[in-house]
Amino acid sequence: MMLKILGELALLGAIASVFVVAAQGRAQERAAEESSGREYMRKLDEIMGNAKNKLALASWDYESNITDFNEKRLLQISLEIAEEQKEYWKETMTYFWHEFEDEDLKRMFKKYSILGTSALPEDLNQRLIQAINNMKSTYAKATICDYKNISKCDLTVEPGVTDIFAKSQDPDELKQAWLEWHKSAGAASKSYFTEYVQMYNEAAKLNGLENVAEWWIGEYETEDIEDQLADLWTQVKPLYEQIHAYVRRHLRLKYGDAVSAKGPIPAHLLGNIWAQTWSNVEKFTSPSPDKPDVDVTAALIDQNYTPLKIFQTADEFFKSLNLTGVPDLFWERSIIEKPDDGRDMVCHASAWDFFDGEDFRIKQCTTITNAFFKTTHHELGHIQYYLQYKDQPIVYREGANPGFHEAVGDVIALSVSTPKHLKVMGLLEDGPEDNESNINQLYKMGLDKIVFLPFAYLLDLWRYGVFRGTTTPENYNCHFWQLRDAIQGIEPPAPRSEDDFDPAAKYHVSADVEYMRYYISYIVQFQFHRSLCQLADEYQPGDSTKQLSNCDIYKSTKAGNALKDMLKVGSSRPWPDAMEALTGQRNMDASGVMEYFQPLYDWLKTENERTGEYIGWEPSTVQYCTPEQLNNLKDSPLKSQLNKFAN
Ligand code: X8Z
Ligand code: ZN
Repeated sequence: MMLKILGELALLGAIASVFVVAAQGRAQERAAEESSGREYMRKLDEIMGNAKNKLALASWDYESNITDFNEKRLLQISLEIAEEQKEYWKETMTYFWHEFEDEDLKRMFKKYSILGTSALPEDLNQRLIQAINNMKSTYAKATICDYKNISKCDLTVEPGVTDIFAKSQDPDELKQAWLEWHKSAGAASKSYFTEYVQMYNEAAKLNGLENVAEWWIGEYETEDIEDQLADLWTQVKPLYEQIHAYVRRHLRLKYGDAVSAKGPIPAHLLGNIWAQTWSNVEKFTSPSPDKPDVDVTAALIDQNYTPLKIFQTADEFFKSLNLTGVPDLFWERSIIEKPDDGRDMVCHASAWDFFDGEDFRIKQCTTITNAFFKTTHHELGHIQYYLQYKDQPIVYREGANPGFHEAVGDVIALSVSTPKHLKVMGLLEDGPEDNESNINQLYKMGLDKIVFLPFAYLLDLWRYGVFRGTTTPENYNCHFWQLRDAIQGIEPPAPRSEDDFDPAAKYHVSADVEYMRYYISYIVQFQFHRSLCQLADEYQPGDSTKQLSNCDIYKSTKAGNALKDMLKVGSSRPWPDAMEALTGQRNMDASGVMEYFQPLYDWLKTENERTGEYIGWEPSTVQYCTPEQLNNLKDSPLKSQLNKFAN
């Protein structure tokens, strides 16, 4: 018996050692596969860097000079690269990267396992690229006529249309410009957009996703991001409603009954063709108009600022924080003014990484205005990110999430725009820093930052609906205006129909740029600003000499180094890690915005109560959906979404 037991034990031991040997063998195999995966990844990343470089060069050539030749070349290069990516993707997928132990290597494989639009068969990919290029060039070439000189019909969006909205206070002129622009840049693109949605969704499916909305949302690596975005809006909405009510009252005082007391605000009266920021109405809506006006545009012009001087000034601010100045090549290759040779180009400001660690450029049709002063900081923020993560693998040369990329330059601009810093720069005369001036300043910021939030949010809520198929081409414009009415409290200046296609009159819709990034940026930049100000010892809650809204981190290397640490990691870590390193928080959170604007919020509540303003708005009476569309809306998912936001 004993022998038998011993025998069985021996057998078990033998079996166990076979397992151990087998397990050891597998572990060795795995380690070998992982190490060959590492080597493969090194090569793949280098090859993808070259491909991205080639693509960026061809895109730059096209966007800075829209010609048939450049378009064909871009198409050809895009298709070639897509084929190359497809081939490598097949090889990438032969690795069992899910089982790798090295988390970082796994992350790189994971990122490369999403093939993107290159997953499309060549003919469909070609249709997608052409649809996008058609929208881009339609937008870039769109023009309207001068109101007073109707034979002059060459006004493009920058500077022409932008200027009219910045300066004109003639409601008829504004209405005409609004209608013309939406016809020229919007309606003309509807068929391209429909094609784009079809092809793009096809690509999403080939990537194992239901549609492009899931793809865009996935970029944020956050399970419940849509709920979080909605919560953020709930937190900020009361402040927005106060600004909305206050501005509506002043617009009524100026334009009369064209603006209703309880309704949405007509979109053409807010100083911006998209009504996305309202800074241009500040000059006649200021809380304390008798206080000295902070007119940075006038000061820049008076002091002979040129586009180059604006760029140098902004670059200097980054350097003062111990961040990196832009390299010589940047100055050589950037386009910072609209060339005066009659060419068609994409003027919308952009910052470019050519993925070779040397070539970084901005393309911007700068004019001497406060808006461009801020945009220049915004774009240089992108360049700063590129510079900081240039030594990361190619696959990590992105923002921690797209919203982070948009926030960097804006964070800097929050300091630059303070009265404190404008005085340092001689752009603002020394004046009292009393409560009224403080409210004026916060109001000005609110017209830029708070007002933007619902616009940015709804633009992509609309696109999510489109990609998910709940908003079909027959309902594109109706659903768009439903959202603008409900969330932004804006109405079109005249009835709209499905012959119009107003979303495409916004650059990012026509250029296929996801927009939720800006919504996120406008929230997180206040979290970043608060932390940087604390590091710079420039913000002390409760201390009126150290308010968040007058905090200038200029020359604080402590703040700069903390920002640098966050930028350096690119997308190598999930964004909450990056955020935590700078702010100690792992969540997006509206408390930064609300803290910044608290004095304005309190003031507006009192003021609106004093004047008996209606807070919120009733639905617009302008017709933008047919009765049939409205009837169909009852059972649509959009309706429940709208109900959530109803007042
Ligand atoms: O598009 C931009 C930048 C380029 S990333 C100029 N922005 C958004 C817009 O213009 O609509 C910056 C703020 C919002
Ligand atoms: Zn940007």
